[in-house]
Amino acid sequence: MVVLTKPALGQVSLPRPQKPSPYFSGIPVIDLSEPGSEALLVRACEELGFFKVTNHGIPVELIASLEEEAMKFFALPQAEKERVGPATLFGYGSRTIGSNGDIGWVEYLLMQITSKPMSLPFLMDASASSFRSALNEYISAVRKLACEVLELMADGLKIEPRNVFSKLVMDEESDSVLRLNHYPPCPGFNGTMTGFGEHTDPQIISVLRSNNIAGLEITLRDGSWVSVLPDQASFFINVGDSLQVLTNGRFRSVRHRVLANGSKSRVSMVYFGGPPSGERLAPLPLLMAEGEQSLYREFTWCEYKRCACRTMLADNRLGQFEK
Ligand code: AKG
Repeated sequence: MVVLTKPALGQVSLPRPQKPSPYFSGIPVIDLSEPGSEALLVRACEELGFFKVTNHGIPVELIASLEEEAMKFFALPQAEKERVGPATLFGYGSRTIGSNGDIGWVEYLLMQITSKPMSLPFLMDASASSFRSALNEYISAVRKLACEVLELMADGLKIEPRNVFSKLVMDEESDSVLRLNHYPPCPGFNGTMTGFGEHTDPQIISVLRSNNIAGLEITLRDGSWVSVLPDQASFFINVGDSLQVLTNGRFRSVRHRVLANGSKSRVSMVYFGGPPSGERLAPLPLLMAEGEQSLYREFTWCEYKRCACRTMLADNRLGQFEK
């Protein structure tokens, strides 16, 4: 096991380079202002577990303001960023992802979202007030968007109440996270250096926005990798492992990864909407056809997280809960 502590971006060995994948033109685009989007959304979750939403209603200024604050933070001297604290739980991380030896060409800020305003100690500082308010505004807008999408999913699945998924993310105890990722330019490795290794997201839903720099790749049903054309005006939505379980595998938790760019910085801001810690996760009976068997044994979100933190990024974490 490789354990790396607080390395600066240039100080540890690089992850293994790999070939960038071809662009995929089949990413479903869901216009939230159009009637009928719920059926398209369900199809996208079944086929890919990934889609793009447009006309999402989140003002560009609000997005730009958090991106600008994030860039200011990542431009700070390394020692100052590290004062925020290691991201073994929440805080700043560089090159190490999790605590089991995963590394990537990335630095990030990982923040827990509670019902209260952001509270990482460095954000309490008077000098961080614009960062704090950009974060709080962004989080409430993006959480609302996640709920809207989850409610459309319930509509599309024809199940009631329509907040059957969204109530988990809206719960006061919801275990949700915001992650700001910065993939610095990686000279000599244009689009071939692993920024963030392949994985599925554990939570219910992820709402991802990046600047206009490419790098995100997803797998299709046949296991092949494809690149996603960036679109800074839209949000990308990932189905997470928890939603795959709630739908008994009907929705697909999408495997994805990021390759770093040779000459340009990529910044992504990802909201991961999770259930409360004690929430029991199992396929919703409402969604099970007569005689259909559950693919998973029931487990709590807390149990899942305990198991997940002992695994590597690329592991099939849900495998431990399959029947
Ligand atoms: C993650 O933070 O879990 C990601 O997969 C990042 C994706 C991205 O940067 O586009």
